[in-house]
Amino acid sequence: MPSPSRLTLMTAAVLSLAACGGGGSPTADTDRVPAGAGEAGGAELIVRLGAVDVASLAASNGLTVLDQFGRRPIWRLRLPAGGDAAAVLERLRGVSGVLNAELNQQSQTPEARARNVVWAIGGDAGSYASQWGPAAVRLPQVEGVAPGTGVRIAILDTGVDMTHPALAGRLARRADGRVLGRDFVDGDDDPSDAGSRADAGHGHGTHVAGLAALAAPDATLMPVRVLDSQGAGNLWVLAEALAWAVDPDGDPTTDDGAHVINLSLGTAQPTELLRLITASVTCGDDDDDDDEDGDGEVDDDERDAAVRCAAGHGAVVMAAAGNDGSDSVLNHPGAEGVPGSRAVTASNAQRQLPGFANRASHVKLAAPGEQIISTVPGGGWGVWSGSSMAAPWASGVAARVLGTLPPGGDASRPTLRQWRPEDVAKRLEDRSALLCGTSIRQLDAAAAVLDLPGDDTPCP
Ligand SMILES: [Ca+2]
Ligand SMILES: [Ca+2]
Ligand SMILES: [Ca+2]
Ligand SMILES: [Ca+2]
Repeated sequence: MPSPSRLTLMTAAVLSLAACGGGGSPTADTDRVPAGAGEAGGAELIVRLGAVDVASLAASNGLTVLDQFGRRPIWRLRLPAGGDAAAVLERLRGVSGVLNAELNQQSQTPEARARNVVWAIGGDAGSYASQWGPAAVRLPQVEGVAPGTGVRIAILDTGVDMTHPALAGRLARRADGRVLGRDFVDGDDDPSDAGSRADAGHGHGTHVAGLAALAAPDATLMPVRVLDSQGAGNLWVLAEALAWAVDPDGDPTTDDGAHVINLSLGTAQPTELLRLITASVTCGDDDDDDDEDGDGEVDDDERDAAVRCAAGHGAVVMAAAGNDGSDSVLNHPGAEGVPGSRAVTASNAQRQLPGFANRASHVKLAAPGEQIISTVPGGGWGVWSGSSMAAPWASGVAARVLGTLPPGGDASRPTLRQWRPEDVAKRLEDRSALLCGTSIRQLDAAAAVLDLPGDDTPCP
């Protein structure tokens, strides 16, 4: 068995994860097999292939082909029940033409961790608006300035309660009026947050969505469900959802995707698939050969990504840094260093890092993440802590920066798509304020939106 891997919600509660799926007989319909925990058969693997045929590779290794990643040479395969994933991965990595082989990391129900603050029902619309977070990131100073008009923020999470009074009017819509969202767990167009109660799995996405909505009052939200009501998900669906979010209609020339993607989740182990797709959605492949994965071939999806990126349809990715209280734990893809993405850790009302906040060297940016009030399913309010609550402030402020003209921008053209994702991310990092007792900097909406130095008031 490989070492346990994790796909986690970046809240106070952290998922414990199983590397292998359960037993049972495989389903016959290989085109529509959903990726995820609880699936029949053994562990799932993800391979990226060069000059080798997936069918013969699968046959010679006793694997079932489940799915292809769009039109990329990336495949999801399943071991037989009881198969030894580590041994098969090692063997596959030795096969000529197998460019990468990794586990489709699986997740399970989160368990609260003792060190962290747990979640509580409470609050109301007034305390949501007046809580400490907005003042801490200087949102009142830019009230009415660049409120995020026309910006779409995708929330990849447990879904969103789309009937919540604070969110119902804030959803991105398709031309026919339907919500622009997607449920990658159930494979449908209804990404409702299935929870009616609030715990580590239920209501997480609704809480996160409420914070992005608060930080960018004119931006609209794209709810994308990648974790089930138990908070379980896997890399494959997350990668599929990322790719969908920047081009929902599958036409790279139309501008229908997210400008900002919020990832209040992550994995403890690096994965090639997440790194590749994060670089693709942020349009990070700028060496002009359109070959995103560097295998020397330009596949159809890479060609589409080049068209999309040439049109400026990339997204900034704001990802939670994690809650291990660690200066060494990495959470991916936030830790990958993809230029158009950032890892965001939690700060507290004392302008410090709370004990649970991760602070590895790649983490440069913090935002309010302790005792944060936001929306929960059923029209209510709840208080939660974690870097999951920090990331959406950064997503919201990124949306607001996108409403301003970039340096050297052309005032005669629409502003939104003149920004490159990496320049938005850099703006948030450069125009920020020092936290106390650390070199990590706090998100600063006024500095970022107005392009001014951060509020470096001395620490008490
Ligand atoms: Ca659904
Ligand atoms: Ca499109
Ligand atoms: Ca390239
Ligand atoms: Ca390629």
